[in-house]
Amino acid sequence: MELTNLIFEKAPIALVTVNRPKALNALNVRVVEELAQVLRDVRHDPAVRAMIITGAGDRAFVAGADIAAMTEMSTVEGLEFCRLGHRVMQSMEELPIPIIAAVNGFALGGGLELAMACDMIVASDKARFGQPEINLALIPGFGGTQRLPRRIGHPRARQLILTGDMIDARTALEWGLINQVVAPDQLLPAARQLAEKIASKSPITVREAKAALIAAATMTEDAGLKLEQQAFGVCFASADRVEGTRAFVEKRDPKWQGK
Ligand code: DAK
Repeated sequence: MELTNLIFEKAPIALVTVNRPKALNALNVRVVEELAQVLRDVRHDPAVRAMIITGAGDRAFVAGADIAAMTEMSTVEGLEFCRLGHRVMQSMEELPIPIIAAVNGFALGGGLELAMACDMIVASDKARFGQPEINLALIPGFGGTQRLPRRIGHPRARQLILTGDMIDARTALEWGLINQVVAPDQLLPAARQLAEKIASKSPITVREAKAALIAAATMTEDAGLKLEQQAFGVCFASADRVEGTRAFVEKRDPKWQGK
């Protein structure tokens, strides 16, 4: 499928830009399908070590699902869209490489859900966050009712989802929703710096750490602790673990093989 709504720059630090600035980068079926395609592509390419997602223009990351497109949808089409969205958010969460959301403006509704499916969120000081679906007689449909309370706790998640109010980047940082706030011109450099730092680690270890961290958000503590033991075992059995520990003892930089 030709990408018409996303700009995809494939590189060791891949960059995906949602490119519908006139509609504040709102997510329609096509955008979500294109995202699914990009994820399939990077998943099987060991040269890609991290990914950054951002929005085109200076107003929005993603202002939600495309409301105009939704008015045309039948119930069945709406449900299909919801399922497609859930599949894509889950594949982002399960992607073996880290994804950083670089939030350059509004991250609302499906836009905040997209950002929350990433591993970390870096925001410009102009960014605004919210789940305003309630104003449309909807509730979050791409995982927001589950991911938001896990990230910021129940009282604040209820406040955002039940009032539809937006919060600014400083409040989002204070609430633990995002990792960093920077000036708009520093957004992509800051996201890239974070991505490069993670990409400099052993890819096998990054993959296992990410899997264990996802378990912390999705499983019971007991199941998560078991998964951590398996993930630790995979790391310990790797050639990179031998190299990492040897390099430390020999006082040199490690050379990762990803094995
Ligand atoms: N969809 C489509 N177009 C949008 C849009 C959106 N979400 N948000 C903005 N736009 C368009 C506007 O219609 C306008 O288009 P033109 O009139 O210029 O053609 C253009 O972007 C600029 O927007 P504004 O003129 O409104 O700009 P302002 O600065 O005045 O306001 C705003 C910016 C972000 C505060 C405002 O645009 C706004 O409130 N936008 C809607 C935000 C929102 O409610 N987002 C949540 C969408 S609901 C589902 C699964 C998931 C979901 C739903 C269903 N399935 C089960 C089917 C998720 C739902 C959502 O995300």
